[in-house]
Amino acid sequence: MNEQVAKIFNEIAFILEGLNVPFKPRAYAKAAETILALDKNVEEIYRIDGLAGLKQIPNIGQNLAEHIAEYIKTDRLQEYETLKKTLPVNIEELSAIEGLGPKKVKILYEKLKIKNAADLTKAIAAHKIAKLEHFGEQSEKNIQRGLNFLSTNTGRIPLGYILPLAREIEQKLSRVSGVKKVIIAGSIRRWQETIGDIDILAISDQPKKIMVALAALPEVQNILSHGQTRSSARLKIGLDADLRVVAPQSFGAALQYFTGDKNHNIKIREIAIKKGLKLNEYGLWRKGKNIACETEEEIYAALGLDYIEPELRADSDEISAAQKHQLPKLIPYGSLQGDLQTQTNWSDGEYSIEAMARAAREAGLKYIAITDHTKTLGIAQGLNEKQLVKQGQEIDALNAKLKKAKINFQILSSAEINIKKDGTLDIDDAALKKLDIVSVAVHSAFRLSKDEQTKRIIRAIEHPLVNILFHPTGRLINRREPYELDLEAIIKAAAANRVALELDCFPDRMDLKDTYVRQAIAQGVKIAIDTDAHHPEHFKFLELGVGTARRGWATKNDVINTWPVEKLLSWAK
Ligand code: DGT
Ligand code: CA
Ligand code: CA
Ligand code: ZN
Repeated sequence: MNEQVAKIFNEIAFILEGLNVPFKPRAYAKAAETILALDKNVEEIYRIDGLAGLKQIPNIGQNLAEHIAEYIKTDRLQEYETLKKTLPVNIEELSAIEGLGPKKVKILYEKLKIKNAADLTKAIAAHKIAKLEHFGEQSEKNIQRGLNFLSTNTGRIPLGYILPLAREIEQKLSRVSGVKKVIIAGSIRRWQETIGDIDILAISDQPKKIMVALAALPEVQNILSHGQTRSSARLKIGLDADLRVVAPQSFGAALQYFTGDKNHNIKIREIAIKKGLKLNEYGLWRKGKNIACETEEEIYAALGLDYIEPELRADSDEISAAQKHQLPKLIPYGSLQGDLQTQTNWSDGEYSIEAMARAAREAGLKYIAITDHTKTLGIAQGLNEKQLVKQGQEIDALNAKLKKAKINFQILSSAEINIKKDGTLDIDDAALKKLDIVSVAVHSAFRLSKDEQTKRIIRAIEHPLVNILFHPTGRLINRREPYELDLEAIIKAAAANRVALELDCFPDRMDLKDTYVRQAIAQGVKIAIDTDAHHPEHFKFLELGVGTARRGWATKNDVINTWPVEKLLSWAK
């Protein structure tokens, strides 16, 4: 009920602002904010304490309290219905478009009868917006850009682009006085590939202080709502952050709750109920007494479950596996020894082999494979057989230098070899034999039929010299769909030919994704976790690959670049 009331109040505020009514829009918007942040349902408040109860809510006076009561009793609000007749458009959709405020939405409706994003798209195609007063060419372009973003973007952001910011906020808030602990929960803690918002959980006995600190962060644009122990902020990058403050004795239960995912939580609660217990965000209760609540481990143990790592909490079969003590020992963070896909200034990277190797070493790795693109690729000047030989000589020289300096680091010669449309490779066998590792990838003919695409890739997998298939599905999050592919057939072929599948962990690739990783390792296929680094900074993405591999139930031995270089090279031969 609170969400519905808030939405209506926000729309009233929007329409009134378009009508140039003073003060009132702000009052409605503030009331909407307050209601969204309430810990209690307005319906319940009204049922128990009537109008007087509603008037107790901050920012709600007589008039607004009556409005809420009217909506609760009749399921509609007369003032809203009347106002809506003056602007019968999809406010939620139009106001989400960057550059469109109440006044512009009103003009667009009155002059061009634009009611939604689809109408707007048509009007732009006919070049009608630019000619309107108060709009112009530039404004039309801006609206077009806002629309494009809306249609290609799911509103979810790849984890890798948000993680540094989330950690920064976590750091800053943990330094606020009175704060004992701050931890990021939600989809970020589960290492989901894309995230909807940042969920922050804090222990403090002075909730107000940390909420004030959140509002004052330079990353924060404005506060959307706040209550006694929770607040919600819009960040400048266009994402929301939810903050919840709890007491220490509820921390485990709160962390378990806010880590999710939602369906996992629902199942866990059902298990508690079957045992005559009650689990909520404040604790695990037996007859009103909190029996396990300070750590998540205690809660899972009290429910007869092995501890379930956040990455596994997805309501697949992790709970039954935890009951039967059959959860895998997941690959630990920091256990990768090498990166098997990196690009240099020999093709589309900007840095030398030496610079990339140094950065990899600083990131804690023991080896990298240099995988510049090969010749048929139009976009980057790909290497041919002769250039690969030349590059191999540079790699040999650098390795000799490392050895002389007694540095335990090795550069492997490799390449990102194009799979041609017919499934053959664009580098000849004699040159392939000279490489330490042979990796192949699709970079053309994305639109083949499912059958043709699958056959083409399997042909490459069956090539006797191939070791790894890079970014197997080709998808780019929010930008490009995966190509049509029978992934099960690809996994079978990889298993039969002992070819590893890559988990390319560049943030908008994450390819293979978690569920496919699980399918692959179930068939005995090995995984290579690579950053696809084009820049020294990119090695930091390795942890994203580990997170996704853990979501795919991978153990250390499922991942070939956890191995020492000798073991890797003998596997490749
Ligand atoms: P996101 O933000 O879409 O990437 O995904 P989450 O999982 O972070 O979802 P969010 O931010 O809506 O909620 C954070 C956590 O709060 C969620 O993982 C589990 C918990 N939660 C939210 N709604 C419910 C609910 O209706 N029931 C239960 N049991 N838990 C919920
Ligand atoms: Ca979230
Ligand atoms: Ca949230
Ligand atoms: Zn590539």
